[in-house]
Amino acid sequence: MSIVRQMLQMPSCLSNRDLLSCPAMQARSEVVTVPAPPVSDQIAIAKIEMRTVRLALNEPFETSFGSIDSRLIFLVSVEGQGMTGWGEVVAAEAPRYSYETVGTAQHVIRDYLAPAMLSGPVTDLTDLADRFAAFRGHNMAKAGLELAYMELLARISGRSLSHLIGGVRESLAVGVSLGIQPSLDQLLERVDKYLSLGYQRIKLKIKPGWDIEVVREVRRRHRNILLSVDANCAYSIADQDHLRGLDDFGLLMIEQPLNHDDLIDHARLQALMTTPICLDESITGPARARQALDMGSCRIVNIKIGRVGGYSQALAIHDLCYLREVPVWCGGMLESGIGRAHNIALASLAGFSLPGDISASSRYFARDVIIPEVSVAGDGTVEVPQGPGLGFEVDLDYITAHTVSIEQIEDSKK
Ligand code: OSB
Ligand code: MG
Repeated sequence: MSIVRQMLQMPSCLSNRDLLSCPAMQARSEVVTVPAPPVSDQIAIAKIEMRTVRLALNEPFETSFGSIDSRLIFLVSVEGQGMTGWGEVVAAEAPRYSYETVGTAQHVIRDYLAPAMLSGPVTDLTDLADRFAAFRGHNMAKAGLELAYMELLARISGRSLSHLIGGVRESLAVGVSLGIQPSLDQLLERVDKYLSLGYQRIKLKIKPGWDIEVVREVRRRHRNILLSVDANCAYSIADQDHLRGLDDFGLLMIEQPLNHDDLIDHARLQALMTTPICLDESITGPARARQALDMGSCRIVNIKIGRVGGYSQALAIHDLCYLREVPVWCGGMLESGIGRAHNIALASLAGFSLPGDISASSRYFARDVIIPEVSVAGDGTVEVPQGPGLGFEVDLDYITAHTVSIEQIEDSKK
């Protein structure tokens, strides 16, 4: 184990992972050749800042649980050793996708997670995750702080986030998630637009009344594209015959057809369908991922770093799926560039073999909070930045101009 870690210059933050037994890590060890500077073992966090920033969406985004036309972006930054690391809490304003909201995450960070993080120097990612594990749930709040910590660690060690976590890809295949549209014509026009921009996979949001006929029409016009659908929990097992109708369209996957906490009915449905089920909302951590795979509830896993509680959990789910040869891909939460940059780092791991919901900044916002913004090349790929930390500059002037609230938390004992 120590030899592998030496070769990789693995930070001790990853020391609890079973490196030698994980093929993903062996694959990584072949490509990492440049020794990185040693990482200090202890980082005392001096200050945590929570900020909300309202960004208008270029177009409304509608799913089976509702429509939004702006995003209240929740940014967190942490300071240590004179440097700053940035993260994003991906919770929405209303508890629809998950029970967390911007408000609950502010409360949980302010009153529980930040004091735990400030209570003593952080030794590694495992140390931080262990402190957070004392509090139940609130994964998006935990993830925001883990993200900021990992960016700080990457900046201090002068490495990219991708390098820090053992990423192997220098560019990523990406797809786009298209919300429910006012009309089929508008959807078809959107599909054409994103295909012409190069996106390698189209995902259609579906709900009862906006499903079979819509998918049939898109498939009729585009016979060979990678096409998937995402129901965001809009169906029940009683709809099984209807859902089986989706098997006719050669879909890459059907994402989260049934209830968020129901692995049992998903297993029943998967046994009846040829289309692979991919779970999003249901996979709240490594244990749930293992149970879902053991039960046959899905054949593909969507990993969202916020939903699962940060890098510590996302890396564990990645490794589990890699060992079991289950494809994973990186989901999105309409993040700002800061969250998106973390998603890019995560998706550079070996197991992320399917295109992620990592679209260009311009797909969401008129202007992003990072420089340069995320862009998608004509071949539907995004470059993994190699610079230190996020690999993007945080545009503090633009963030400040759109800041709605700001709160700083320091160790009260200091
Ligand atoms: O279910 O994947 C989802 C956005 C917000 C909440 C849930 C989901 C989504 C998306 C958009 O599908 C993904 C993105 O482009 O960021
Ligand atoms: Mg989804």
